[in-house]
Amino acid sequence: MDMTDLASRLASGDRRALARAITLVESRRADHREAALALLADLARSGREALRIGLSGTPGVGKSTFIESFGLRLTGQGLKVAVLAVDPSSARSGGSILGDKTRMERLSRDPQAFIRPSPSQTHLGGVARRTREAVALCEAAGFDVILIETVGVGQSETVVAQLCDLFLLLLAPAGGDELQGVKRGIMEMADLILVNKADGDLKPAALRTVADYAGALRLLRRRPQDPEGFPKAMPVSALEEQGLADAWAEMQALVAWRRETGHFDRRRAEQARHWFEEEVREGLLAVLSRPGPARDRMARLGAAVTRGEITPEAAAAELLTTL
Ligand SMILES: Nc1nc2c(ncn2[C@@H]2O[C@H](COP(=O)(O)OP(=O)(O)OP(=O)(O)O)[C@@H](O)[C@H]2O)c(=O)[nH]1
Ligand SMILES: [Mg+2]
Repeated sequence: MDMTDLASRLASGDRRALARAITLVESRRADHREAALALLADLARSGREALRIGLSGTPGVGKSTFIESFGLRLTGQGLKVAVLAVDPSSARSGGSILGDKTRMERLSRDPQAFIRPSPSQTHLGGVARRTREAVALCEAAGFDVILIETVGVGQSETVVAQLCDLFLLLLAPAGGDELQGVKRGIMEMADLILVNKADGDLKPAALRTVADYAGALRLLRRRPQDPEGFPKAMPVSALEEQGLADAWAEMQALVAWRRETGHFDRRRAEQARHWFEEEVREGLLAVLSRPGPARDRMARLGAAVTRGEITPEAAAAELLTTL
């Protein structure tokens, strides 16, 4: 594979080159990894920046439908839109974004859009790294907006929040007056709560749910990265394409404020540090688990601990000083 050629085709916005580059960063082969790191370092100089939007919501809430209508609205304005997913495959009951391409039929045919299915990795750390690198590749390819989708289960929201500039939480209209068991931690990450399916018979329930969440959001501690009035809850209908323009306007207002006040860049800088530390942690674990001197030493020290020749603490300290 000619890396210089791949890099220049990618930089010119070639979607096939982008897809190949993502396949390269997903590969676990050592030589591919080396090429991927060189490619990423090369493309980092492009200085291009997309707006990264995270989107989370439980199965069936309407994420795919939302991405399709919202994405088409953005491409209609001349913006280039990339869609990525963060999903530990175990969290999926079959439908990956790939199967979703049929649900996002119009968007996947749009030359201004790029949709990439989630890789089949069970390890969230691996998916996170691949998505982070895919984001960088999409930026270098000149995409304006990157939508990063995740199913609202477990830790994947935290991963997405560390990858995006804005985090959207998609909810369904609730039946009663109770909040739908949305964990406080997830609510605290949200910049906008969008109550979807605010159409037809569901509209009154959707509006009540918006009011409930607006109230709940007011009770949260004010975050320094928010202007007055944020985070916000609002109704949308992905199906009938209602409220999407308002939601986009709110996103743009929030981003403009964060750029002016320096919060935008600060968040990215903090995210970069977070990912550096994660990489180091993962790298250390990898050193201990793959065949080599560190794993041998761990085995020898483990045996000595078993025989009672050394305390667990002393053995661990000894091992760590050699790493
Ligand atoms: N009434 C109404 N139905 C909607 C709306 N958005 C999505 N739906 C319906 O809800 C169902 C699920 O929508 P999807 O977009 O597939 O939901 P999802 O969140 O992507 O689901 P998973 O991919 O399984 O996590 C489909 O039958 C949609 O037609 C909406 O705005 N209004
Ligand atoms: Mg979906």
